[in-house]
Amino acid sequence: ATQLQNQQPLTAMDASTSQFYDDVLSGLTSTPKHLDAKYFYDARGDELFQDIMNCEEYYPTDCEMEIFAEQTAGLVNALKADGTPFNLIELGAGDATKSIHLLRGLLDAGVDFTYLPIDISGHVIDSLNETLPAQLPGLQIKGLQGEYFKMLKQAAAGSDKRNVVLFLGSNIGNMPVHEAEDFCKVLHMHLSTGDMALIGIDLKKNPKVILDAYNDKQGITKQFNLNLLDRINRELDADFNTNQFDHYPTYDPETGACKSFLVSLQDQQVNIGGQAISFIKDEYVYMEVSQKYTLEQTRSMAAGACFKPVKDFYDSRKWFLDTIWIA
Ligand code: AVI
Repeated sequence: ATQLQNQQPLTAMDASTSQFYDDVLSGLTSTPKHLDAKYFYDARGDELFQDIMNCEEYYPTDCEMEIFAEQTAGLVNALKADGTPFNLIELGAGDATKSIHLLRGLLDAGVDFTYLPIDISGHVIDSLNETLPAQLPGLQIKGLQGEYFKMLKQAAAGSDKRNVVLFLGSNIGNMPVHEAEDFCKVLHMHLSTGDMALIGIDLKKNPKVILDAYNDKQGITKQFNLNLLDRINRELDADFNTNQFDHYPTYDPETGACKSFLVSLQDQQVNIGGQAISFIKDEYVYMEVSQKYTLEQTRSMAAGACFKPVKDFYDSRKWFLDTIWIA
């Protein structure tokens, strides 16, 4: 917040807006420029992401939904393990549309578990606490709002049951590979022997299929990226003209990195809360990575974090993997 101390809008900013401002300014004064994809998800960004998930080209959600809807019994069997009660902790639960199949399956099989969805958004947690018990009678649920690992620690510390952690939706793909590896190591450190993780990972496939998923014909993914500029306008008193930026999605089949950029269409200056930022024509802003893996790469990631893979679930096209690891 130091950068802000002499700026006009500071007084009006709460801590999270001030953090947003700092991150935006530090990203846009770096070379090359970048923004943090975690800021995509304001109310409008959530709506646009829903639209992405519903658009024809975006396959990951359909693939993982197919796994959860059609292989529920297999998932239940693998996770119930020796039948001892467990905490089912979901990192970034969202609206739980996929996990609801698993929750129903576990309840139908009479498995003893408590569902602990963790999300950074209090709104998400309130709505899960309210809607899920009505949809799934008998469900024991305790939603936790906050940072993943902080809440995971809290969830695990409050109980002597084993833990099963869900990290679905290829959210791990939004970390660069080395960060994903570190994430798995930190996850392992928070778990005890016999605890499990079920991780949703998008696999390498025909590069065109992947690029199309991040370059939909309706331009929703483009709007999703541009919305971050609009959000900066709305929340940080900025004056981006989104017509002066284009969306540039890329996929490199060698590295498996699917990256998106915004490209400045002209020399321009943008004012963000009193701070002027210059863009030259054709300059890019790195927005997001959606990393794709091979099965072998997921195996080394598991091994590097001291997890042992126990069971893999694929959709019928083998485009997506939900893999269960044991600590
Ligand atoms: C949330 N996350 C897994 C999505 C993905 O596929 O990387 C976000 C997204 N970005 C563009 N389209 C979807």
